[in-house]
Amino acid sequence: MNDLGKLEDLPADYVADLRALNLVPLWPSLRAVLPPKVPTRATRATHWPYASLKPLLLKAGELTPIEKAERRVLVLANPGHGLENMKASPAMYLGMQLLLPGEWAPSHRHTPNAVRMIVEGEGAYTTVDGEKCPMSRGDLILTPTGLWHEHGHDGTDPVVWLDVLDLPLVYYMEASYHINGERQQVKQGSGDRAWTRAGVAPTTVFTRSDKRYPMLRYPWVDTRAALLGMAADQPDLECVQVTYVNPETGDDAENILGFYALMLKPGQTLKLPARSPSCVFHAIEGRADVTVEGADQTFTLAEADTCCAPGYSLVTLKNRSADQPAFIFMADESPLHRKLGVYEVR
Ligand code: 1HN
Repeated sequence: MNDLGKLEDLPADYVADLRALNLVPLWPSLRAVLPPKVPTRATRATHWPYASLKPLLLKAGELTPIEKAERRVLVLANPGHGLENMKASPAMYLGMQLLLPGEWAPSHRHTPNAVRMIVEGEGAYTTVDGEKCPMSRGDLILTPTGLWHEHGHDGTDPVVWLDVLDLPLVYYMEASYHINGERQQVKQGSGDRAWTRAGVAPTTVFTRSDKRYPMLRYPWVDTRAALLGMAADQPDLECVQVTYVNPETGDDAENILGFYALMLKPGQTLKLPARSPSCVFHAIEGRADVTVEGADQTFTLAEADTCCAPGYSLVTLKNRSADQPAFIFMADESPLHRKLGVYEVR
């Protein structure tokens, strides 16, 4: 591969003349922006063990009242992107949020899309677009772009959840902003009760819902049952995985990031192909070894741990238990890559 010269190869006065007119020669930088065959990735395979993070999150609960923080979150930042940039990957933001009994995180809405994966605790809820969504471990709750959302807690113990947002992308596009609002009126009805089974959709006088986000809460009991049912139905199936979808259209639940749940059978080793998007793994139940090609160690993803892998890398998941399944929540940038036409499986 020939290099195309360096900026220093050019006469300094010529470069100065270019700069004065806001001009830059392409050829010294061409290989950097178009590397051969595999993209340059700042994203590093990174592991955030819950057992180490939790005491620091609880400490934040003592140090900073919710009224001051609005959202009490420790950001899971990828060192490859610079911690202050708050990115897990090019398009994904991750944070662990703490809400204490009696606390209230006031209503707002914003352009980035969010989801919450509930990690532990009972009694908290989030109200999204007027729908009150109870939070239980493993539930996935959407707060898509532009919808009002606020969090409350009527229980007795701390509640923690994982926030996944497409904030880095929306911020990069100079399209990220928020609006504060009033406490929402809770409306009757909930998507997770209306769309209770795949295969039948709510219909009123032959009219189907045309809401872009008909379902905001995906209860873990149902997702878990779907995975177990799938594994029982197809005992030879290698990859027991479901995608969180809009139940009316079958499209990805949100526009930019994709969300999935995966079951590793007892003792199973699952090799995932190298794909263009970065991917996040979070253990809902059980423990798994996660090996990312090119990273020099294997992470053991204990229950409630989170890790990420850069795009274009092979990932191997191994269930640490010989007699229990392990359940993994995944988030990735597939919908974005597909919409942009750059999605690849190698
Ligand atoms: C946000 O609105 C929440 O509503 C959590 O709980 C994390 C991170 C960045 C920007 C907005 C929430 C967030 C956020």
